[in-house]
Order: sequence, then C-alpha cells, then structure tokens
Amino acid sequence: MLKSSQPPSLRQEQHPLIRQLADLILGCWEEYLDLSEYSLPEGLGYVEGKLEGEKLRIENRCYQTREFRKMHLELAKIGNNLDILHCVMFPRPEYPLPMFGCDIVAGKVGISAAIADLSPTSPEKTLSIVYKQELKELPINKFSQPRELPSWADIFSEFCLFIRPSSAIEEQEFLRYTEIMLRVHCQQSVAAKPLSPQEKELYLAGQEYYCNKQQKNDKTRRVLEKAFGPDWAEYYMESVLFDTPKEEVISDQ
Ligand code: 18B
Repeated sequence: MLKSSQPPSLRQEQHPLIRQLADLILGCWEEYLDLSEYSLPEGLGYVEGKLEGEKLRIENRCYQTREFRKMHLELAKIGNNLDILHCVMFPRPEYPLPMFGCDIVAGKVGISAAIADLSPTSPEKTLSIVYKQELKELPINKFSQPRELPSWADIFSEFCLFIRPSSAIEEQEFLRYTEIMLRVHCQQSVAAKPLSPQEKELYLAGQEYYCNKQQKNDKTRRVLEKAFGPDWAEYYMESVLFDTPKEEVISDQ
C-alpha cells in the first residue's frame, strides 16, 4: 500500500474547505483501495504560470488501482484570489463504474461553486440500481443556494450537487454529502467484476462522452488559457484533466 502521508505544499495555503476535502479524498482512497503511483505526462506534476500578473500554481496527485485507471486530485491557486480543488476518478473501462468528480472554486469572498457527482458511464446514461439505492437518502434539497448547471452538463446524475454554500454549516454539509458519495463509490468499486470486451467498449464510449462534455467548460479553459495560453490549455484539458484511455486500451489487446 502506497502512503500519501506527504501533504502537498499548496494544501496548507488553500481555503479550509478545500483542505478538508483534499484530506478526505486522500483518506478514503487509502482506506478502501490499493494505490499505486500513476505518472502524469512529463513536467505536469507541478506547474506554474502567470494569470494577469498573478501566479497560477497547480499541484497534481495521481494514483491507479485495480479498478481505476487514474485517480486525479488537483489543487490550484491563483495569486491570493482563487483556490480550486478538482478531482476525477477514471474507472478502468472494463468495470461498469460511474465517474466520481468534484470541483470547488473559492474566491476572495468565499466559495462560489461546489459540485460533486457520480456520473453514469453506462450506455443508458443511468446509475446502477445499487448506486441509486445507496444514494437516494442524500439530502440534495437541503441547500439554500443551488446553482444552475450549464448546457454542456448533461453528463451528471440526478444526485449531482451543485451549490454556492451559504454558510460554514452548508460547507460542512457539502463535505459530508461528497464523503458519502465517495465512500459508496469506493465500496462498490472494490466489489466490481470486470465486463466482457464488448461491454467494455460501451463503457469506454461513456467515459469519452463525459470527457468531451467536461472539455466544453469555458470557465476552466479560460483560467488555464490566461495563465498558459490556448495551446497549453487545450493540451492540459485533453491530456491531464479529461483524457480518455484510448491508446492504453488499444495497446492492451
Ligand atoms: N471551474 N476548475 O477544475 N469541473 O473539473 N466547474 C468553474 O463560480 C477550474 C471539474 C464545474 O457555470 C469555475 O462559476 C479550473 C469537475 C461546473 O458554466 C472556474 C480547474 C467538475 C462549473 C473553474 C478546475 C466540474 C464549474 C467558475 C482545473 C464536476 C460551473 C466558478 C484545476 C464534476 C460552470 C463559478 C458554469 C465552474 C475553474 C464542474 C473558475 C481552472 C471534475 C459544472
């Protein structure tokens, strides 16, 4: 078992909710899964750029397991203005698992966006009955400032929580909601059985659909473009944030 006891340095400088969620994610991963290191493309573990005169720093952590091709936790900080947590767990496509994803964006006046979901990858674009059963008690309507999803966001499930937390209590309730999703997901993943090669292709297509849609998030793209330019932003969104496992799958066979 690989230990992630060395905390990333950026974490200490982030909004407290981001720190808490980062600790929670790494803690859950260690508790349920047998982690090995996942190598990002050369030079992309830690990245620095300049955004409108302010430094953008990005720190990545990446693991893989039997069930997951890539588990990515990213912390980003832009000067003293914006703190971001981004996390996606990409299943190996031979497992019929949804995509866990979350994003927190914190500005000077607090958190403007907090989102967490388990997004379907099945051909029907729905979660399995077991997941639905496990998630149905989640208090999705408890939050006072739900946010409207943009038009590209048809990838998310009915359990997707997208809010602006209105208080420290709601921040903790967001954390708890995300924790339950993550625990359910880790437990289901460990129990998952691999699919036939034909079914695997369908779930791979589901992941490609998810990644293509996420790449349409102009708010993410704009931040990266301002700091690093459009070519780098495109490369980063395709190869680090939302890459699909095409080449690996082909070379597997
Ligand atoms: N994202 N986010 O991860 N994004 O990566 N994010 C924003 O208050 C970054 C994911 C999602 O309303 C905003 O409006 C950067 C995952 C949705 O049009 C900013 C990185 C999910 C929105 C950033 C990053 C996800 C959103 C605007 C790389 C979901 C609303 C904040 C480190 C699972 C989009 C605001 C809209 C917003 C930036 C969702 C600045 C740079 C995994 C739906």
